[in-house]
Amino acid sequence: MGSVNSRGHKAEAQVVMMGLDSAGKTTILYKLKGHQLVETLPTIGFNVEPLETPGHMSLILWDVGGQTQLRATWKDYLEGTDILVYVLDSTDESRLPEAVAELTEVLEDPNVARVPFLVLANKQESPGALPLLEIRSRLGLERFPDHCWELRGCSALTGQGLPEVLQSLQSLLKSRPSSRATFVAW
Ligand SMILES: Nc1nc2c(ncn2[C@@H]2O[C@H](COP(=O)(O)OP(=O)(O)OP(=O)(O)O)[C@@H](O)[C@H]2O)c(=O)[nH]1
Ligand SMILES: [Mg+2]
Repeated sequence: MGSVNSRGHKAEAQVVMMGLDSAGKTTILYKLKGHQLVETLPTIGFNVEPLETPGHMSLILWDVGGQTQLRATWKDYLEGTDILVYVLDSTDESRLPEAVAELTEVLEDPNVARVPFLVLANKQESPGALPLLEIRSRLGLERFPDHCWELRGCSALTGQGLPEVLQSLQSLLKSRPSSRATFVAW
């Protein structure tokens, strides 16, 4: 941290948020910023906002569009990343294997070797949401022992779980690059 990275920003920790289209990334970003719930459009490119954790750590949060044709650009956002946030739509069971495959590909990029990551199982307020335990077993995150990681449930619609997201970002930032896993029940 401290130097300017390839995106021309720095000083603050760089947090990159990815996930399939419609997972709720942009809604999470705006909710974390305290904005009124807005109707989002699919993100073409990225949104970027500064944020602060409860412990006064400054972050820059990049929200990268997740449509299929945009995913080839994801690797361009990984250099200089301090934490990866990967958002899942908990109601989209049919695309969970695709989401897991895309996450696996991201984690294979050398730019995120040993970078901590936070998986957010979003839309947990929805009656059709897969329970967090089920999502955990399908993700198989134990395959990534070189990363510190956390899995959290949240709802960008209600805001439930979002304050804890900031706490998780803070603790992951402080984490050392050694194996550690945390599972936080919904
Ligand atoms: N029920 C429910 N709907 C949500 C939640 N979060 C987001 N949505 C809805 O999901 C849809 C997609 O949300 P976006 O935030 O645009 O999704 P995105 O991940 O940014 O999508 P891309 O920009 O295409 O990658 C919108 O209709 C949101 O209102 C949630 O927690 N619960
Ligand atoms: Mg978006």
